[in-house]
Amino acid sequence: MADDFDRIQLYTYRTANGRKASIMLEECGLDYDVHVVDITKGEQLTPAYRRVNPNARIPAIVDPDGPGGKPVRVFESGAILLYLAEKQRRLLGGDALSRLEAIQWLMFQMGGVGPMFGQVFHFLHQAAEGTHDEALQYGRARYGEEVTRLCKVLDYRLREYEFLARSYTIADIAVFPWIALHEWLGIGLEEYVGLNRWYERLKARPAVQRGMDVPPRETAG
Ligand SMILES: N[C@@H](CCC(=O)N[C@@H](CS)C(=O)NCC(=O)O)C(=O)O
Repeated sequence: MADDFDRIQLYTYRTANGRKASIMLEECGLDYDVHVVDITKGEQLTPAYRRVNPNARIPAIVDPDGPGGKPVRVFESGAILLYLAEKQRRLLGGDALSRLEAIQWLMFQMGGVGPMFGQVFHFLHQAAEGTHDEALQYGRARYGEEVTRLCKVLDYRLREYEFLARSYTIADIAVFPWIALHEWLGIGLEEYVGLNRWYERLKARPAVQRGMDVPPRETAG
């Protein structure tokens, strides 16, 4: 792992959770180095990487200029978003109510959208070879229903509001990479008018486009 650096080090892979961190770094205009952690080869499990993220998952960052000017490591994508938003004073809502809303929707993503969408992805694309058909169907139905419910919640909100909180915040950044997987997850986005409109709005942002391509396709995935 890098230990002599003057800008943020991002440990990531081309996945939804990884892209939350890279979109945020791009939105903040921060300089950062990318370290590809190939989770398909188990690189997240090495002792060196566990010193960056004891949970052995991506993403993680190391900021040489953390609290008190000292280096700090941050793992869990939601914590990375909050850390950078507070450090840069950006994308966390303009007042106490907006901030509360941004945090609420961020928690909704971390506790609901991420885990449930992840399970549907697993049962559709990653189940171990030889998994019994009944088990596959059960997993797909159980988590698929919850994904539909969560999409309805997002859609209900986004039919009324432009963004999840009162303005564009880390909550939108957290949800976007999961919605970007809609075709892989069998979600018909056109059914959700508000969510679809929001998705197109975010997709048009240059920083979102740059962040979605980290690490670049030629280096991973
Ligand atoms: N709650 C964690 C989840 C991180 C996570 O599950 N990352 C996946 C990629 S999206 C990973 O590293 N998987 C490797 C593994 O399961 O060993 C976060 O939001 O950072």
